Amino acid sequence: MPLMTPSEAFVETMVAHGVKDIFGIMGSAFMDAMDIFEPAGIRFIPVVHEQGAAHMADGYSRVSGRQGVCTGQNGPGVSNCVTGIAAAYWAHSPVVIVTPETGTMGMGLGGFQECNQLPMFQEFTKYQAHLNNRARMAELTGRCFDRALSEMGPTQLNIPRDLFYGDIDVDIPAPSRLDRGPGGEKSLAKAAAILSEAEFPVIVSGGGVVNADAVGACTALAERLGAPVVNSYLHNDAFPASHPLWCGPLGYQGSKAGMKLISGADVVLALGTRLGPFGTLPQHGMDYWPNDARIIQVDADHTMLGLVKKISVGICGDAGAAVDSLMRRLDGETLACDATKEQRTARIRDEKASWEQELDEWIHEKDEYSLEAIDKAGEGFLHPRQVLRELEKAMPANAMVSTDIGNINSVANSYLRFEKPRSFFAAMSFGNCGYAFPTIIGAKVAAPDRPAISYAGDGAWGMSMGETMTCVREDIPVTAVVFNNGQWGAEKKNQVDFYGRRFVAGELENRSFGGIARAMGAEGITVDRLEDVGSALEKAVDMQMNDGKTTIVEIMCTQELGDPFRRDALSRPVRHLSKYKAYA
Ligand SMILES: Cc1ncc(C[n+]2csc(CCOP(=O)(O)OP(=O)(O)O)c2C)c(N)n1
Ligand SMILES: [Mg+2]
Repeated sequence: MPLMTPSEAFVETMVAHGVKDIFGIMGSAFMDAMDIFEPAGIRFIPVVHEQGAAHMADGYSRVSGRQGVCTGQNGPGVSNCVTGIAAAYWAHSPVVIVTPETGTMGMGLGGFQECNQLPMFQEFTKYQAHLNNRARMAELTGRCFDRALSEMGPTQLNIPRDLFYGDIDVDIPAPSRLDRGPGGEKSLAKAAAILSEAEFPVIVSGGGVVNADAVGACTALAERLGAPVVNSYLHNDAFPASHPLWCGPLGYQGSKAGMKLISGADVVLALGTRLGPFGTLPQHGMDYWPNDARIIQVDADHTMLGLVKKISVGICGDAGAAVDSLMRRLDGETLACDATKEQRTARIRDEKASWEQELDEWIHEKDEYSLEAIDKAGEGFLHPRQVLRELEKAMPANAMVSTDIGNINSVANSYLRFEKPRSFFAAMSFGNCGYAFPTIIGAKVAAPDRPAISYAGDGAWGMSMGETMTCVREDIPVTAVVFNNGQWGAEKKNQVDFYGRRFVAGELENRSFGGIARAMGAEGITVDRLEDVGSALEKAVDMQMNDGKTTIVEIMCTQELGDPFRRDALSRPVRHLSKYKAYA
């Protein structure tokens, strides 16, 4: 076995896994390894804040399907990553976080930047390796990279800083790739039987379809059944939007056409989705989930089967392999739904046309608060829905789009359509403001030839805009759209609906985001006329792709607000103490 230092073994194992980019901020704790990144062909991308590095690794892995890597100095550099790793966990992103730790002789003595770094990631990792002996550096590094992909989630490699040094004899382990199968024979046979009896089958295409590269397989099965396909919440890229069977996303601010169609299903094939609780909440006043339908759920993780929704059969398998197996089982069979294919095609077409027309006519929100806000705003402030429609029309082919958490970003769900998987990177179930911008930067590093566009509200933008400096310093051109409505709108909406419009902490007095962008060395465009929205996006994308420039497109919006996030989780306030009586 060749003689190496642990630093060399660490770097060589990453090279064996194809690592080309690592996001982070430098620190003495891992400097011995960082010193040889460049000759190993690894680019270290310094960021502004380590949370950004974790989000970038997430975006990188979501677009490439490979491991994204981030790191930071022990203690604060590492703890700064917690939110980003939590977000990656709920996005099912194979991110490897390398956390150098206090040296073995200092642990427990309360030294500089000393802390126990495993518990803080315990909740948000699929696997944690602690290097207890320098001779195991290659083994545990390799395992973290393998497990991130096999379990589709973050893993942590925790390395006491003194263990980078020394001599070890070691072979670099080859990456291992899981060969995933379609699932069990019995469950597949039962599912095929249920499908062949279905009168009105509907397919839910989720993130597992994207991760399994199974959009083609899903399309073939949908066509065989003539079944409408809805996207699970925030997986709008799990089926091509131009396909006649595509019916749009379920969930918050999703497609009414998709919801109406699934509400009439007698069989639902839930492909690569855990049917998460937030993503199937009632919307647009519709409780659309078909409680009496038979549900077939396919998920690579058996613990997701039947976890949230009652199911008739659960298949633990790869979405693509399971669909291929179902197709073979249905081959040559006459299905109950064959006779009604034409009527169902017509119904799908009509529901979609009526939803598109409703979206075209839904220019602004019409509740009392929004009407007053529109009145107050006057000239120079745009209706978010109209802005989102214009952006949709101007969206370049092959675009990657990330979205943040906020009211306008949520409304955007109705207007984001994709032809290709690995194109949409929303902040998923962890739901942290500040997600979108660093995530799109990471995606751009993995796919520099694709246009990269992030959406964020002005509040979320404030949390993340510092990474504009990363784009400028590191030549990673992206386009950021900022919806400037002068408020933390999504939360303020709860004060409108539940707290008697007692506005506490919801207003944002902003300086010019275009001006701030220019001060950071990027381009800035401020849009206050509807007719300029599309051309501003086109210009920014042109500068991104042809001049290597990052542009912040700030769009001035009214304070009107769409439906709230969590009507389900809020109650009217009750006050018992007399001094708070007015606050009920
Ligand atoms: C890190 C974090 N802090 C707080 C929240 C709670 N929160 C959810 S949406 C929101 C308001 C977002 O405001 P903005 O980004 O301006 O978008 P808008 O709702 O105005 O469109 C807040 C504070 C959160 N989701 N994440
Ligand atoms: Mg806002």
